[in-house]
Amino acid sequence: MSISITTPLYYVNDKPHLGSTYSTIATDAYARYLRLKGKDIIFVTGVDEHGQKIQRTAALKGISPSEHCNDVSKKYLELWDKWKITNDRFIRTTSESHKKLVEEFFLRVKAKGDIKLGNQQGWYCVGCEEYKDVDDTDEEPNCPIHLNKLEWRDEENLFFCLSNYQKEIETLVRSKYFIQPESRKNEIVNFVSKGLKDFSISRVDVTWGISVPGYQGHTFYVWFDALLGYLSSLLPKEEEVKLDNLSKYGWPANVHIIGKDILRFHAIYWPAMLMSANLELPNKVFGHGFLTSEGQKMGKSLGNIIDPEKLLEIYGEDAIRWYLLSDIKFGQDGDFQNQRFCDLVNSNLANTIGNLLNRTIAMSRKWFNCCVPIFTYKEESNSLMSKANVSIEEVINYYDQLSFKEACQSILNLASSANLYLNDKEPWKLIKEDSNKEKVAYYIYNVLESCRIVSLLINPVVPNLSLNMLKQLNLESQINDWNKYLNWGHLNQGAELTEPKPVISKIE
Ligand code: ME8
Repeated sequence: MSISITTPLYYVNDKPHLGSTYSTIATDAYARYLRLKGKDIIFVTGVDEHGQKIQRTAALKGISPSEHCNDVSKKYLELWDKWKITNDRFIRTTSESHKKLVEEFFLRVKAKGDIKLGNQQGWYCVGCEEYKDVDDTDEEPNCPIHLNKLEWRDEENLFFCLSNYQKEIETLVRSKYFIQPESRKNEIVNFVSKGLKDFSISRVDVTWGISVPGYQGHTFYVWFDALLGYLSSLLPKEEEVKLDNLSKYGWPANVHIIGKDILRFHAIYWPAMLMSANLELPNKVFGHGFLTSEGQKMGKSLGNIIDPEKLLEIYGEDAIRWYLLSDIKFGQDGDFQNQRFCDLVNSNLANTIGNLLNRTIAMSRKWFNCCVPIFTYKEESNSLMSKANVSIEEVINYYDQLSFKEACQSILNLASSANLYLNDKEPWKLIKEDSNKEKVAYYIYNVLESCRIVSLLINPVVPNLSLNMLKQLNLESQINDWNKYLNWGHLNQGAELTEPKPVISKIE
């Protein structure tokens, strides 16, 4: 049975930025890991194309919303392709099949008695597409996220009766694993314990949206529509919408990976909508932190938005993937610093890992006839083998918890141990005595074998580097049977080693 994992469905108000790239890279690393483990997964990403924000952006450009959506959605597809993102689905919320599912879902929730007509008054942020709780005394409140002026709204809307699910949602958000990381749970638990209010799910002044069946002039609120993209992405296009059949297609999601800004929608509104429709809930919601650039919030007006496409062109995807996943604890906020980025890529990937592999291959080729050494010598305890075994266990455990930084650290520790081992054994001195050749063969084998394990473990985070390393060892095919080869001793003695080339470029 397949399981799905998802990124947010990004607004197409603009092309992808470093923030959306960050969530997508992280989800991609997790997807790659699950596939290596042999899981049958469906990796979903896509775009959220309706709503007032998109309607206004298109109007400002003087083009139709659908033209605008086509342009920006294409950019997303192109960029994810360049980053070698391995998504299985790309959902556009303007697709016909999605529209049918939204209508079907609404009718189900309505039949359950969870929809009512009412009046919505409040301060609205178009950037967030959300009503904001503001201080009553503030006559011209601003959005705390976008810093723009909020707009006053007073209109007839349809409401989803979220308050009917107070008890169930309270139990859910308090449960052990639903909200990850644990540190984000409190904020949601506090919000829920204040009492859930029904939320409006339709708009009367937004034409760029899916029409609500039976309510002329109403279009669905963009969030009600967008969250359902997680379901419509899974249904085969040619099939009629069958909400009861979803488990056949990968629902419930194993995890929704999102930023902390949209945790409330995913941890409260979304599960309540699913409960109302009598559908299964996602297993967990992971709210990661926000990136800043050199200590400042990224924003157009600040002129410090990092263009991921440019980064990719200059540095290649592995360097940026490594930096974002190994240096920022997944779940906490992080800062993009150019100097630190260059330093880490050079020291971790080029030196500690790449250089270790290449200099050991060079020694092996020189002293052992261009091959992996053959030996019968053994020492009682093999410290590198023990370190590799610990690392394998740790890294799997960390990947399972989406603790990418800790996984990378453990891999790096193994590579550093192998460097220390070489420096400690000094094979270049030992080899001068013929009688030491067996010993040297054993040491070199241990280091090469550690490199092989590093190359398998690191694959979800830096797939190119991993494959380059395996190619250098003539073991590329091992990636197709990761579980089998992920233990000590699968480097064949006597196997040929080709001349080493750099496995990752250094950043000048
Ligand atoms: O909210 N740092 O779309 P969106 C890290 N359409 N991640 C960031 C970030 C930053 N500075 N800025 C954005 C929406 N993100 C809705 C989602 S889902 C059914 C609908 C990432 O384009 C982060 O994942 O505004 C955040 O949650 C998401 O982009 C918001 O994307």
